Amino acid sequence: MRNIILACSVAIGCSTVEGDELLFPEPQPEYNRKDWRHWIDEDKDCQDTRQEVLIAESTTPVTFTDDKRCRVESGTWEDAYTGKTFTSPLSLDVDHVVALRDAFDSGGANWDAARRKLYANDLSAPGSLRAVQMGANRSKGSRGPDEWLPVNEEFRCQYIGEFMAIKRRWELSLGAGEQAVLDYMLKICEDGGVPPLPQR
Ligand SMILES: [Ca+2]
Repeated sequence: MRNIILACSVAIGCSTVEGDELLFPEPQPEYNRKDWRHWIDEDKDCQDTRQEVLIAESTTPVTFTDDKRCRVESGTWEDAYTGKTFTSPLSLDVDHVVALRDAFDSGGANWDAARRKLYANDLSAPGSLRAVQMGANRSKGSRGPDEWLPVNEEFRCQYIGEFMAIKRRWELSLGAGEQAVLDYMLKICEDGGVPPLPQR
């Protein structure tokens, strides 16, 4: 389909600037968090994806709110983003390391509902989902490492590597500017340094 530029005015309506075929642009899909269904209980053991991550990442055996063992009540979580230790899941978010909106913007806009659900509940690779301090997750929002890095310096290089691995695994793109910043950061990591916090 040719790209046709529409020229519109109140007086004469719309006409094509080039050619005689009047086409309207394809509507672009908009991001809606509800399109990325989570948390699901894929294996139907009553523990949804959030609970599965909490159980997997606790460094001590978790306790549950009741005998059904569906919801975690306590455990020990070393939050990689802040370096702090937490014992209550009420302090924690389970973060999509490559945010749902980022995934949408970098290829996921073309995914169907099943693939979005799979992505939003991805337990197949460590590092896709991570239990972190709620405040750290919310300060991050949908930003990538070119705009946000964890305050915990010891985790920064691993974080960048894991972020890029998720992008590769799901065939999500990096913007040209983003790629350049991440390459620069990874060079610092290879040289044994710590990438500084992005100034944005
Ligand atoms: Ca489950």
